[in-house]
Amino acid sequence: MAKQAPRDDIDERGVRITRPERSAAGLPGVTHALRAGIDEMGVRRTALTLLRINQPDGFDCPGCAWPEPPPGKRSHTEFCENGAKAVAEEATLRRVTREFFAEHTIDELAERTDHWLGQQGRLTEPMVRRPGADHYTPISWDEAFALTAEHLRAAAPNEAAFYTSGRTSNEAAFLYQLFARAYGTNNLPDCSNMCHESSGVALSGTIGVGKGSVTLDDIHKAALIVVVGQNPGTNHPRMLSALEEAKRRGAKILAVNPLPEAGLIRFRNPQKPRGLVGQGTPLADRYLQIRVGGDQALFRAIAALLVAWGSVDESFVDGHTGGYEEYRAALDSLDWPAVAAATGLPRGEIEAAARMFAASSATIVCWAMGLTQQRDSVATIREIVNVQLLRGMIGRPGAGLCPVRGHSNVQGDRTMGIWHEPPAWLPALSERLGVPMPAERGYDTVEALRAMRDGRVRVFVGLGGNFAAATPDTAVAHAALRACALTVHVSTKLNRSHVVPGETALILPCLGRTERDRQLSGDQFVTVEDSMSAVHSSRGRLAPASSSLLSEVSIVARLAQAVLPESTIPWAAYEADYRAVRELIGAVVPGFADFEVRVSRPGGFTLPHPPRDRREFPTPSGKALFTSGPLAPIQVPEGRLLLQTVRSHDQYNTTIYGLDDRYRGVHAGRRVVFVNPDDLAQLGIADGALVDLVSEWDDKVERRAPDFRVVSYPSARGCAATYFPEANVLVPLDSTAEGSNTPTSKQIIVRLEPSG
Ligand SMILES: Nc1nc2c(c(=O)[nH]1)N[C@H]1C(S)=C(S)[C@@H](COP(=O)(O)OP(=O)(O)OC[C@H]3O[C@@H](n4cnc5c(=O)[nH]c(N)nc54)[C@H](O)[C@@H]3O)O[C@H]1N2
Ligand SMILES: Nc1nc2c(c(=O)[nH]1)N[C@H]1C(S)=C(S)[C@@H](COP(=O)(O)OP(=O)(O)OC[C@H]3O[C@@H](n4cnc5c(=O)[nH]c(N)nc54)[C@H](O)[C@@H]3O)O[C@H]1N2
Ligand SMILES: [Mo]
Repeated sequence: MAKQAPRDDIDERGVRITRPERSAAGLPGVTHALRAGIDEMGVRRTALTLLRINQPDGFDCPGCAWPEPPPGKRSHTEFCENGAKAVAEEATLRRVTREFFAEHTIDELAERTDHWLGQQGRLTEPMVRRPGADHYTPISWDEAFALTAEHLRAAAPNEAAFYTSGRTSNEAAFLYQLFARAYGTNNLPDCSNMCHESSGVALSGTIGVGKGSVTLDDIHKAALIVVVGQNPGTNHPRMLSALEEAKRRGAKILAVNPLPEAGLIRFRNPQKPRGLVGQGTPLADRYLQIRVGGDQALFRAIAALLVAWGSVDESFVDGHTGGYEEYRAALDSLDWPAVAAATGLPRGEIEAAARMFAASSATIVCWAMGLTQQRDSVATIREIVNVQLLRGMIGRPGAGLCPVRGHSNVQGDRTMGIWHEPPAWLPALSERLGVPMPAERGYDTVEALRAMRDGRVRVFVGLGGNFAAATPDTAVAHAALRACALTVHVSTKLNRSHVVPGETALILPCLGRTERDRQLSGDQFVTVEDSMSAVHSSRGRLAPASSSLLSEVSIVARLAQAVLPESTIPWAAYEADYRAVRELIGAVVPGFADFEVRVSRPGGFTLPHPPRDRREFPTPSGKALFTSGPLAPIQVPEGRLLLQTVRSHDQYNTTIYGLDDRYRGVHAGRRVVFVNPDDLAQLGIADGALVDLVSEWDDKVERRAPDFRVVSYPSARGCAATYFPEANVLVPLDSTAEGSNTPTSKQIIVRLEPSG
């Protein structure tokens, strides 16, 4: 592979390193939020948009899926620094026009960084790249739909893939899956495949529902909150307010993370006067700096101790669970030296953590990407389920399982049928509309990439997201997109996926969350589902970034009409009035009866969750299941490190807001790799040295990320960290989690070579 980093990403010379911070948010958070807003939107627009975030009559923050408190209890500023950045990124006053595309060839744009591409502003009109052309040129909407229809009709249904990113509303997502399935395929890969798929697989196989079992109220009432593999200070900042509230009521917090993340150590609440000054609240009562991939062993060890101490909720185990005997046998044969090797933690620390579980009357375990993107992710999350079952911590106030979702509607999209498997309600939908629907499983993200690479998928359609940059094995991902006859991206902002075009490529610009959506029947709202199964409306108020934009619902409905001209599905009626879409959803998706009425109430409604609501487990046996896979953590060869890829404080996935990672002390650069000082000494590499990261995988293909500056950092021994998407070149396509097929972007074996 060419050893060349994109032009203005070679910033490691300018990068400045300072001491990592020991607390998160507070006054710097507020000023950073306002500055980000004013830079992009100006003062008036900043005030107008930021005050509407997450209000009952406003729009849902596109930042993350953390829930809002009930309407009466919301603060007037129910947003955080990073939510403000997400809004500013969308509500920016900068525009990408046809003149911009005339000025820059696609190859020239491909040389630019993700940061630069995003900085150019909002997309304003549909653009096409014709076969062989080196520029994008304008195209009318009708022509764009006709062109897509021509390609989709020429292909067999399974030769197309329909990707979705988790910002898409319920209404757009439901129509999109309906369109893909009416066209004839379940090829519906989505960002969830790279995100919480492992959680969904682990939970549905054990408690019978693939979603978390707690509400925000439970968080406030918990006696112990365990935060594993998650960096809420950056990625779910509003969660810190909930943790602070829980602490105020006496809860303890246990953090499990290879990195000492500032937001878990101490919090200064920017929404309370005393949070702006002063020291703030210490958060974690205990911090386990675990090795990457050590959590399965940790939770098995905690369970073994709880059983040895007799801290088991016998009546829950007897009444509601299955598989306990086999699981007990696995605990009895626990190999403590193997636990020490996997976790890197002394037994005393594990015992102290287990005592916190034993002492707690109501425990919640929260987790995110630190657990889901590794080979043994599903088994690890199941180990957490085991511990919660042992203590009877499901379906009890203040207790439960809490996978903290990423994209603001990623959970809702799955509820709406964005899934490579046919949802259980598909036959009902098919019958109601009198349209046949495919029953065979489709491609997930990794399978779609392989199929595109090998020419089995010829047309790629992306509803949001940035497939080229978010996916693993960048060289393969780019080749896969380029191999398509047609790529179509429905987007708000310019990104990497647009500059890695198929033979023909379309950019279809759409409205964002913050913008007014007017259709034939009048102004529309859309709905979303948060991480805790609460469904509510979202209504944008800003004037659209350009008069040529269409809503995602319009784009899907018009595309469907162009591709399926004979279709008896009333696409035009859905587009004209989103209530018609909600009526259809209410008729087929469980939990959505009376959708329109219930979602129109302030704060919306919460979907049923039998384990949470009634301790009912919709598994085949009707019981929650203990499970026990083998404990065989990945062995890292001598002289190699286990590399994880994380988000900086200045990015939203592949959208790079800026080049600082304030809490970790990184300024004006992103090509850095954090390594433990003892590992550096052992490897004979100096702090500040320039290295290439080279990943090692069975296929012996060289995957190299050049020119990273080494930062000596207190990560767990043997574990390094760097940022994605820059590091995605290192993640082998075939290295995925067992059971969920999620790329192992938190677990890459690498060696560091001096840059030449
Ligand atoms: N501002 C902002 N907000 C976001 C996003 C964003 O990019 N920017 N992205 C959104 C999305 S889509 C998602 S999915 C979420 C992601 O939210 P997070 O999961 O918080 O995101 P990451 O930055 O990937 O952080 C992973 C954390 O897991 C830790 N970790 C890594 N490996 C292990 C391990 O083996 N064991 C344990 N115990 N910990 C480990 C890392 O040190 C890090 O603290 O955030 C959402 N919110
Ligand atoms: N190495 C590594 N790779 C990872 C991860 C990791 O931790 N490490 N995390 C994974 C995770 S958790 C996720 S969720 C994926 C994210 O994968 P994606 O969801 O595909 O990527 P995003 O960066 O969130 O997508 C950003 C783009 O979405 C478009 N967009 C923004 N708002 C809207 C909108 O309202 N409508 C439409 N149509 N488009 C919009 C913009 O054009 C923007 O450029 O990445 C995954 N990749
Ligand atoms: Mo995610």
